[in-house]
Amino acid sequence: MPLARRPASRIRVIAHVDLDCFYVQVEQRRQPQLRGKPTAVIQYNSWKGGACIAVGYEARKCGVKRSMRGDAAKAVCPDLNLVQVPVLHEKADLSIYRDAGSEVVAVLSRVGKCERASIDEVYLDVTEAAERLSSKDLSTLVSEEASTSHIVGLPQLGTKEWFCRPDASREDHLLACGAIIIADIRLAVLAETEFTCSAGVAHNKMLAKLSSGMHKPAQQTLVPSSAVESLLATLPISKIGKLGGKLGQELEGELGVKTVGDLLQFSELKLQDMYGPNTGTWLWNTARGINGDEVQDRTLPKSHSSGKTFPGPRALKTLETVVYWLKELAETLQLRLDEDLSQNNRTAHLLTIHASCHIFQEGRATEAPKFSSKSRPLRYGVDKIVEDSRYLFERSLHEFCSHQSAGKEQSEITSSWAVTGLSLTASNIMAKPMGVNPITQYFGTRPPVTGDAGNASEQQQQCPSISKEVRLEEDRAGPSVTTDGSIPESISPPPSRKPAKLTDLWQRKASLQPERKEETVAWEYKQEEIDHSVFAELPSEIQQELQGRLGVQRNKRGKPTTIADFFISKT
Ligand code: TTP
Repeated sequence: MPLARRPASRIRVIAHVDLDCFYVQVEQRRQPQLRGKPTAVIQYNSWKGGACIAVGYEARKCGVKRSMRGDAAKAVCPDLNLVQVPVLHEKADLSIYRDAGSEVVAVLSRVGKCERASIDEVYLDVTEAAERLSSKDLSTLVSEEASTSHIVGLPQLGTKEWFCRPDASREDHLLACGAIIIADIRLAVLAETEFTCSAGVAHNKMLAKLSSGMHKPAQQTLVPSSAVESLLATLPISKIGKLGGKLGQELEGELGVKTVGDLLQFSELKLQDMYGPNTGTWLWNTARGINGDEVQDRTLPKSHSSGKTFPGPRALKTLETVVYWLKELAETLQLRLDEDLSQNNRTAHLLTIHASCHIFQEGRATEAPKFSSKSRPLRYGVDKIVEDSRYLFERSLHEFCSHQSAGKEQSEITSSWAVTGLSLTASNIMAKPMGVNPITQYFGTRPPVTGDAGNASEQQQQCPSISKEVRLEEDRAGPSVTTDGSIPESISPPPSRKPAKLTDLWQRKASLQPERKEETVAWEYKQEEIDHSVFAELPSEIQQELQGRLGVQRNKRGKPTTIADFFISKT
C-alpha cells in the first residue's frame, strides 16, 4: 500500500540515476571488442536461445527487444552478439553486475544522500550541494554536459539560458544547480567506471524517477514545477510504480481513470472514501506531483535474493526437483548472507519464497490463481533455509492446488503442477546488535520441521497428494506470512569506502561535497590477488597505490565532452 508522506517543507533537489542497458555495458567493458556492436545479454538456459534480459542500444535500433528469446533476436538482427549471464552452480551468477553497480554507487554517493534502489538505479538527495552552489555564478559552472540537459516543457536549445536567467524562482534555480551537479557526477561515473547513465532531476523522488527514462541513453532530464501539471495530464497511471498493479486496475474500473491527470477531478475526501485515508491522500498528492518520500541513506541492499526460472519443458514437476533447486538457491543465499555479515555486520531476519506455478490438466496449462509468496523468520544455515523454504513452498502449493480442486471429487482430479520460477529472498536486514552473536541466536529458535514430506517427492505430484503432509507440518512449524509477491531486486553490498581518485572535473567542484568521516581500517592484501571486481572496495590509499603499481589504464582515454558523445563514439 502506498504511504502518503507529508510533503517536505523545504525545497529539495532529488535525482534518480539509472544506468543504460546495464548488463550489456558490463559485458562490453569485459569484452571491449563488443563496444559499438549490437549486443544483448541472455539468461542462462538454452531453450530457444535463452531469454534476452538486457539489450544494447545498437541492438534496439535493429529491432531487438527484451521480451525476445535469443533465436528470435538473431532472426531480426543477424549480427547480434549474444552474451550469456555468467553461470555458477547451474544458475545465473549476477555478482559481476552487482559489483559493477557498487562501483557506480561509490562514485555517486559523493554528492549527497544516496539510496541504492536496485542493481542499477540510485536516488540522490543533492539539496545541500545545490544550496551551496546556488550562491555562485552559474554561467561559469554550466558544463557542456549540463547544457545538454532536457527540461520538460522547454525547448532544449535554451537550456543554458534557462539555468542562468536572473529572474528564476528559487525552486528553478536550485533545480539548475542540481542539474549541474548531476551532470558532473555522471561524467565522473563515466571516467571512473566506463559506464554511462541517465538521470532525472526534480523536486521529489516520484518526478525524478519518472523523468530519468525520458531521454536515454546517457542524458538527463529536469522537471521544473511549472511543467508538472502538463506532464501528468497525459501520463498513463501504469507509469507510476505503485499504480501498475491492482490499485491501478481498480482506479480504471471504478473511476475510469486512465491518466494521472484524470485523478485531478476527484476530491481528497472522495478518494479517501473509496480507497482509505492513506491511499486516498496519496492518490490526491500524486495527481498533483506531490511526493514526500525521503531518499534513504542506504548504499547497501535491502534484501538478498537467489532465483532461477525454468521455462517451457524445464518446468519443475516434482517436489524432489523443487527441493533440489531450493538447496542450490539456499547455498547462494547463505553465501550472500555470510558476506553481508562479515563485510557490513548485518543480519537478515525474514525468509520469503516466491514461485511461479501453473496447473496442467490433460497436458494443457489452465487458468490458475497466483501462487502466493510466503515468509517466515529466517534461520541461518543452508539446511535450515532448505527446510523452511520447503515447508513454505508446500503450504503455498497446497493452497494453490486446493483452489484448483475445490468442489471436485478426488477421482475427478487429473491435474498436475509445474513450477516455472523459484526464488528465495532474505530481507528485514538490520545491523547486528552490539554484544550479540547473531548467528547463534538463530540456531534452535524453533524446533526443526521434522515431518516426512519427502514421501510426496518420489513421483510427479498430483495436486491433492501433498495436502496431508503440508497440514501436518503447518501444525508443527507455526504461522507464516503471506507477502505481496513482488520479487525484490537482488543487489550486493557496495564498497565499504569510496575510491579516492576524483576526476579533474570533480576536483573543480570539491567544495560542493558534503563532509564524510573516514574510518580507519586495517587491511592486508597481496598485489597479485587483487581482482578487478574488488578494486573499488579497497581502502582509497590502497587503490591509489595499486593504480600506480598496476598502471590501471581504464581512465586514461581521451575525455569526451558530453556523455552522449561517449555513447555515440562507441557506436
Ligand atoms: P533495466 O534498468 O530495466 O534495463 P536496462 O538497464 O537493461 O536498460 P535501460 O537503458 O532501458 O534502462 O534493468 C537493469 C538490468 O537488470 C538489466 O540490464 C538486466 C537486468 N534485468 C533482468 O535481469 N531481468 C529483467 O526482467 C529486467 C527488466 C532487467
